Parts: sequence; C-alpha cells; structure tokens
Amino acid sequence: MNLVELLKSYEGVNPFDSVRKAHQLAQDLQELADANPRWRFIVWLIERAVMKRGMVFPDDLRAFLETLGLRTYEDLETWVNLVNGNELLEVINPTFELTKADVYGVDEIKQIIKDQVNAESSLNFKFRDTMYYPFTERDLRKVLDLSPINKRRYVPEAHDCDDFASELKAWLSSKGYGNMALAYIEVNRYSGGTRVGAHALNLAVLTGRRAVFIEPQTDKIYDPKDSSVWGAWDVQKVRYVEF
Ligand SMILES: [Ca+2]
Repeated sequence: MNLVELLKSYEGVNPFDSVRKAHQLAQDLQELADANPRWRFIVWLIERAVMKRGMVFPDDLRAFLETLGLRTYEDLETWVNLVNGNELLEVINPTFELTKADVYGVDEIKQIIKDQVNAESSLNFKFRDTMYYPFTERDLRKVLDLSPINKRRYVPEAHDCDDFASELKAWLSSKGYGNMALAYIEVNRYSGGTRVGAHALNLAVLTGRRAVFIEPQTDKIYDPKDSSVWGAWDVQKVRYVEF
C-alpha cells in the first residue's frame, strides 16, 4: 500500500473511533517509511509537525499537507516521486552505527582521566550513567564528521564554548548514543601561573583506555597534554567533567 491508498482508507472514520485510528495511522506511516525509503523524509516531517503523544489524526495531517502546498494525496505522491526523501533525510538527519567494542565503569573512566589530563586538585566529576562505551578512533571521527554542531555560528555568551560542548553531547544522546564515553568538560587556563581564562570543550575515552580532547567548534581531536594547540596560555587544567 502506498501513502495515498493508506490515507484514503482513513477517510470518513467514525469520530468515536478516532483515537484508535490515530494510533493506527502513526504506526502505518512508520511502516510505510520502513518499507519505502523514498517516503522516509515526508513521514519524518509529518511525525515532527503533526504527531501528538504517538498519534497522527487524519485532519491534522491533511491541514499540514496543505501548508506544504500539497492539496490532494496525489500531489503528495508526485512530490515524493520528485524528491529522493531517503537521501534528503540522510543529509538532514544522518543515521549511523557505532561499535561497542568494550565497556568501562565509572571508576575506570575516572582513573583514565586522572592519569592522562592536567587536572585541578578540586577536579569534579558528574556521571549520569553507570557504564560507558569507549569510541574507536574511526567512530569518533565519523560522529564529528556527521554532527552539525561545528557548523553553527559563534555568538558571545548566547552560543559560545559551553553551548557547543553541551550540544555535541546532547546531539549524540538524540541519536540514541547517550552512554558513549563523551563528556562535557571545563578547563582553567593559566599563563605564568596566573589564571587567564576558562574554556568548555569535550573529552572522549577511546578503546585502549585513551583520553582525548575534542574542540567542538572545529571538530579537532587532540591529546590532552598537547601544548601545540595552546595559544596565549601555557597550561590548561580540567576542573569539571560531566558524562
Ligand atoms: Ca553560553
């Protein structure tokens, strides 16, 4: 069944049956997208624009399609045949698989970080999960290449370092990988023993118990003690790590 046939089958539904039908329509749309990749994009849009608590009501759907200039279900079918919705969705909302080759507990992660970074004596950790999957180097590169975070514009305070770092972590969660070993971290920067500033960035733990820093504004991955990336400061010390 294509979407046109599917939607026509919902015409004239008894109002007393509307909740059950709205659940059914949401499920049917998902199955349609799973079976026909070209429909993935329009179904993704419909779910975001129209879905309410897991339900899609046919009247809401028709109103939404009209806002797209699609007045009949046949218009919709023409549009879907014109646009490769599968490719479009991969650009906007890429899917990917990450390897879960190993798993580290909280104490192990703390030890890896303490061993490999310059840390303040007051270094503070926050963990929301109990176990984390380390990244392979290749997977970490893939995540950074696919994530849109580094492409966004820098705005002092409103969208600056702390926002880039929280967004990269949140984006990975939104893709279903909230327990990969990626942390939001804050560092203090010192020059000649004096604190000259602070910065927020990300830290990832790789397989083989290796910690790396990630600059989410540029997607650069670097060793926590690599002084070649430091500018007007001679050391940065981690003060906060949040997984
Ligand atoms: Ca900010």
